[in-house]
Amino acid sequence: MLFINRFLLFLFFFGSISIATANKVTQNLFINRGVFTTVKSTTFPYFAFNSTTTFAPLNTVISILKTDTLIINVTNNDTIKHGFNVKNYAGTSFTINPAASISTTIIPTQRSVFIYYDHLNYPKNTYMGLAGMISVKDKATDIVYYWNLKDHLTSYNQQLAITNATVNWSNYYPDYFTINGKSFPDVQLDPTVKINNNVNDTIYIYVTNTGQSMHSLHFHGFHPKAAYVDCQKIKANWVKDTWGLFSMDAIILKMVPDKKGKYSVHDHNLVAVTGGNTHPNGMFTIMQIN
Ligand SMILES: [Cu+2]
Repeated sequence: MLFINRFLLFLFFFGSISIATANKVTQNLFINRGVFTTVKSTTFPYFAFNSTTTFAPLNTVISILKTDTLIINVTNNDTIKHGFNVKNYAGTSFTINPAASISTTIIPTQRSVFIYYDHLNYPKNTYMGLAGMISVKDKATDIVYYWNLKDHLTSYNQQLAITNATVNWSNYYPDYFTINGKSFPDVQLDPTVKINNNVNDTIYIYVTNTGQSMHSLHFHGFHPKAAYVDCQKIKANWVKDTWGLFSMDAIILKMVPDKKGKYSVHDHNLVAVTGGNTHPNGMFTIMQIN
């Protein structure tokens, strides 16, 4: 009898380990230098974390499940030293020399959103584009959107592209505003930005503010709920129609639409709904609820 109990105990402790093995997901990132082209065809120097050595103005959105183990490999494809850091995740801060690589592991525990960024010369490298999002979903079938908010001042990008250059951040008045590297109307063509769902769908919007300005998102028609927060002021479970996000805030908004129609979401600071002084070429998207 004693033997059987011990055998069952053995099974309980050791038999379950193999069942709980997490799924490993590998994401390669390359720090690329390139040129950003705005909604009005203005261009300026820019950096991004891309999944290949080809520059694109959108930082790779890393998407995993809460049961996954994420391995991120970062290669510095630029000619100067860069950094890599995952905000609020211990042990993920690195300096990367040109042509060198680092590897780090993230093991999530719940639905969540993290900002990964280049923390060197902060906020310079983050501002120049090097900040993206790690989204952690509950299940593969979740309806999820990704909004990485940024602001840009053309003249600052031109200046800061020069190694060791500095700018006066108290004179920062951005002239372009983007969601996932795009402004209105281009955002409407991005299926990870434009919400297109049905009444009673449960929609999760993963939002990171990796710009240097505060962005206050106003939802018309619905009041989302804060399902996860890493914010200076916002608390979990708040239900609101306007969400004031400080620089480097991250949040997951949960929204269940109760009626059909087209509804806008925009920055309540109306300067951010412009691009190069033209309205509405900024942080503005129109949701479609069927
Ligand atoms: Cu509004």
